[in-house]
Amino acid sequence: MSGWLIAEDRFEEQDIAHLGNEYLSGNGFMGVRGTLDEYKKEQMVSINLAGVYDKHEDKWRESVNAPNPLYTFVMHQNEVYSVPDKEPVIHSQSLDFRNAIHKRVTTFRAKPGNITIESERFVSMDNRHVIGLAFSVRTDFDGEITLYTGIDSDVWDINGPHFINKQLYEKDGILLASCITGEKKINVVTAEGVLSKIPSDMEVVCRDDKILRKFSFDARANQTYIIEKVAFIDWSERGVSQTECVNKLQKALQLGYDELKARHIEAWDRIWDISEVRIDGDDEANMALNYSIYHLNCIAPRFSESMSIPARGLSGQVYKGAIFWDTEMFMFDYFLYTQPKIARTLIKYRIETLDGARKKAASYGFKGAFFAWESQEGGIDACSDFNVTDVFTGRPMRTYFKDKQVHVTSAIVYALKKYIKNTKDNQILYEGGYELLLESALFYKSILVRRDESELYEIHDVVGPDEYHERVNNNAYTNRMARFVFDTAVEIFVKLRNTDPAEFGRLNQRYDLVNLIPKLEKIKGSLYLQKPSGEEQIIEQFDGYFKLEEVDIETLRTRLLHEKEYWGGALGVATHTRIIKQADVVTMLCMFPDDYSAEIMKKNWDFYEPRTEHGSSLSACMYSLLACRTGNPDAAYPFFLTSAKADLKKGGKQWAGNIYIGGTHPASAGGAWMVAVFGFAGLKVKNNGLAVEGSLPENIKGIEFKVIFRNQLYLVRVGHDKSEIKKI
Ligand code: IFM
Repeated sequence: MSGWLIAEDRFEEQDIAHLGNEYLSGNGFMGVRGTLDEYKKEQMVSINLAGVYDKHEDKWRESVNAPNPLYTFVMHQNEVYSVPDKEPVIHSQSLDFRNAIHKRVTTFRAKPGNITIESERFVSMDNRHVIGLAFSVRTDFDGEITLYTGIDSDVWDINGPHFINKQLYEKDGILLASCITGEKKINVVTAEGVLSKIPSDMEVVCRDDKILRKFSFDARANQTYIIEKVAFIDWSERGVSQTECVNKLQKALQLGYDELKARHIEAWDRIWDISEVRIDGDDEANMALNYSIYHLNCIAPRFSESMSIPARGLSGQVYKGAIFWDTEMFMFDYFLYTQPKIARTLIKYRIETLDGARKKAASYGFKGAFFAWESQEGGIDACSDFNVTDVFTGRPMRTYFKDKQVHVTSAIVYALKKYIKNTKDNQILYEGGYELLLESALFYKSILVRRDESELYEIHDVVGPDEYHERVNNNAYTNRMARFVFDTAVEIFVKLRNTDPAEFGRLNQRYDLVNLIPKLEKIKGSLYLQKPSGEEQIIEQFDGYFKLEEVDIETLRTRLLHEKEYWGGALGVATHTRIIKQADVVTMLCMFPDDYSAEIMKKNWDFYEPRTEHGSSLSACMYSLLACRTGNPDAAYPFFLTSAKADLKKGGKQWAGNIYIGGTHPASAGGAWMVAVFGFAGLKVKNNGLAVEGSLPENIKGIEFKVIFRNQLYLVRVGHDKSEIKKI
């Protein structure tokens, strides 16, 4: 791994799942896992489509994978030369993430000599429907080779099968797989065409849900035989015109592989021009951060006006392809500061799911908008009441992520507020932003409780970011974020009353703003917030947290009876202890850096860090950010690297109970960017402009990046002695 290249130099079967994530390509319309050409569903091949979901029978609703147009393998004397079935003698796989080009080279030993296959592919950033593949075969002997390439519609599904109807056929030299999903009858079409440089007749064969071209030819020793393929993928609820697909694909084929690739690279150049971060003095950090930025761009919904990003990006169906608070709290800032149009698209998605959020709130007897914990199209909450399976009994366990993680709504308001502040695009408020804000405030208002004879409002029975402790009262993070929602609603609607009485009047008719604002004013001042207490000045994570058992993580680990058992819930090992899953109070302190002194923040960091399992990839970046804010960038650094390298590191958390949760970690990627920019460089909005207050670790000499603020591009340079922000 160096510069802009990550690479493997050997084949290890146990790495297949991880490499699918690490070597992912994508353009926001689809994510293509970093699998090899000959892989099938067993090796978790996935062309994961953004925004397409399906429910099969009573299984979990999840995102849909398109038929795979990259499927290719070679044979010699009736033997298939493919990994993982055949051990290669030489193998490499690489990803040039500057240009988003994936490559592999593999040599197999056949009886008469060596067969080498080589491929290169890209998921076009220029044309969201297009994938390009160049595949070649070379032997060091004269002999017959058969090359199969085409579409595999037998796709990998976790909760499938999702296609109830498949048609595989050839039309005007193009292979097509047209499939229909079971639930909403969405038509997903994969079309594939080739520019063959192989001297052979081609035959089309259809078997095992695959439609393939078969090239049989006499290979001459040391001659390279190449085919270039272009695939076109589309979907629609109304049905995709297959003629149109064929025409568009033929146009792409006319442009040729090299031209399509050149346009793809130019599109990435434009992204890097604003997105690249330069970390001087630390190549590892520099590379890992830009690799994270690569991933964020592979999954950014740049082709849509209203769309969001799933918690595992477009790396497959893990977490049902659903959108979590991860997007607003961890990924949003990167887009806000580099591609604000995408930040807008993310907010618009939430506005469009407002109806779903209203229904969810009503279903629990609350008012306003309770956004989905695992959001799919239209705000459908894909989260099951039984999200974890008990590894001991195989029984589904009741979990409360969906019903009790009420903080999700506040994350959306937090992002909306930042979006308006940074872009001054008030128009979004008129496109549903006002309603979103109001309904969010109404939701929190409706969940407040007040004890007899108390002046204070409390929030009971919630799950905070630390999911191991369920159904707690007055979670510090949740209450503070609810307070933020009330503050924001009051600020914005008091202002609106003066700036746009007509709009205020319109909203007043529906929401009785005139009476609501004073009520919100009163509530916000009376909402109970956990405060630093005792000599140590620690903020209690929730009522009663300090009464829990004090134990260290290693001791807790020795109590595990099964490597995959769930630490939280009713019987989890962490439940009755102070061990937490992920940053909770620390996340709160990161979001509200002006609430407490650096000294108090540091005390809380010191208290909570040893008690945090970091069982979620969302945790490290928050610890890192807070360490920078308390003047401890060297303590921040390892957490930063953990975050930036979340998808580079083999292993990682793959299971929650018996549920597979592997995949890419875009929240970590976004969190790493936040640490670099808001932590190390200390970028902040101050007096209506940008300011920096560097907090660089010793090994980093300087950091340089560009940001957009209120439509103006800035170059930011931060060093140990000197910093500058200049308009460019
Ligand atoms: O949103 C997170 C949650 O905070 C911890 N579990 C995984 C989710 C998706 O990343």
